[in-house]
Amino acid sequence: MASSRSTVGMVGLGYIGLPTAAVMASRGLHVIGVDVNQHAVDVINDGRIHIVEPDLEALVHEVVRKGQLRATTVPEPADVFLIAVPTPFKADKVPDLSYIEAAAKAIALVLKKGNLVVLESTSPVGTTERLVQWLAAEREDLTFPGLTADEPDISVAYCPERVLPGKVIVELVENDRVVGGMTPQCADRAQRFYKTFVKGDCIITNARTAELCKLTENSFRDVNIAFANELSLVADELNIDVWELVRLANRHPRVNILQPGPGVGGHCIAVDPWFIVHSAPSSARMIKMAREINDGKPEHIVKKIHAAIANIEAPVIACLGLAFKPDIGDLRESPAMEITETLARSDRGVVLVVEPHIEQLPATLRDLPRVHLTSLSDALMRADVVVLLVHHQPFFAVESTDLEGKFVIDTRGIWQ
Ligand code: SAJ
Repeated sequence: MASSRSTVGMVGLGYIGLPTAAVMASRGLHVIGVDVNQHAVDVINDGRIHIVEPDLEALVHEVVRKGQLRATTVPEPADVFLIAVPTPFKADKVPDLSYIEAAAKAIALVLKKGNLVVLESTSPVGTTERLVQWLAAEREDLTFPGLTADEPDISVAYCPERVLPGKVIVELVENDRVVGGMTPQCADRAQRFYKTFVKGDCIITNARTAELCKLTENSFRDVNIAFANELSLVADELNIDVWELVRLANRHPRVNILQPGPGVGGHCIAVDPWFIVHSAPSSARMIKMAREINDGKPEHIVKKIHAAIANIEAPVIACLGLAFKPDIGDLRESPAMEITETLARSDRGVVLVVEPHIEQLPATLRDLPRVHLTSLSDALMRADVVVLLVHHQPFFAVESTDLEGKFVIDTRGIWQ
């Protein structure tokens, strides 16, 4: 049974693993963070962070100072192991499980009877079963659930993270968790462990259902955003204001349309639905189409911008926002980045970027000529075309007089 004296090996110290490690450590658990990235390990041991997440640095600083969290590149013996490593996809949207396999092989060496291993990485259905096989292949001296009729030496479960970037520290504690065991006993054990630091309900199921549950949550959001984005295409074609349309339709008591935008970014919603499509290609038709609609949105915006500058000799285009969503500096899989980069590469005029959350342009933009990071006021003064890509707080303060005489493309509908 997990107690505040338990030692947890947190494998993967990225966007999920590091906040989880810090929150567990702040609740009294002893946490050994493991990551293959020596730089990340050094930064964390210095009480700092290598990722962007509000309130995380202060928490990491405190738990490292108190000795509750320490990072290393090599796994050490522990009572519980959590795995939160990336699960990207390869070419043709095939899930890449190599990071989970490598993590399994690394912790297998230090596993001992009575350990609990929980996979948190977003994963295709059946991955927890594969995790058991990878562990068992390394440790013939131990028994594993699903492979033995008796009480296994090791418990294995799947418990997906569900936290919203930007609100991770709060959501890690407050959100309900779905805990899928390889067996009911494994689920029980994992549930007791999560209860030591989660305030939300920890609901038990089997591993396969928990795996699909995580994918379902993000696919639900993707499909709903795709509906909004498809409406924006229809509205553009019919010369109707999509924002007014959505506002009016949402006055119906049972209609709740999400917001159209320049596309769907981040490391989760734009990726996870493909895991369902890969597992059940002939059934997951709407999920696949939603991905295609959302992935097609940046190109649609670029076409609109090109149409706007068609008759301007040396156009100056202001791109407001680069992040994948408002009020954070996370540029991962950002449609705003894709649009800005395409514009910059098309070599049609000067591109002024306004992104209050970064200090310098990312490498992909930095080396392109005629792309500059600048202030909001400078961009508004110089631009012929203003493209609002991310609804960061400071952009709400832009007055209609600031936009007078300019061509405005507001992809988030904040300047209505
Ligand atoms: N977006 C729209 N219109 C909307 C809402 C969002 O275009 O109405 C866009 C955003 O601009 C952004 C993208 O969708 O580009 C995703 O943003 P998000 O805030 O919806 O979600 P993420 O990717 O930050 O976090 C999601 C969350 N999942 C759900 O809300 C179902 C989070 O709870 C998950 O833990 C996270 O994915 C994850 O790690 O899987």
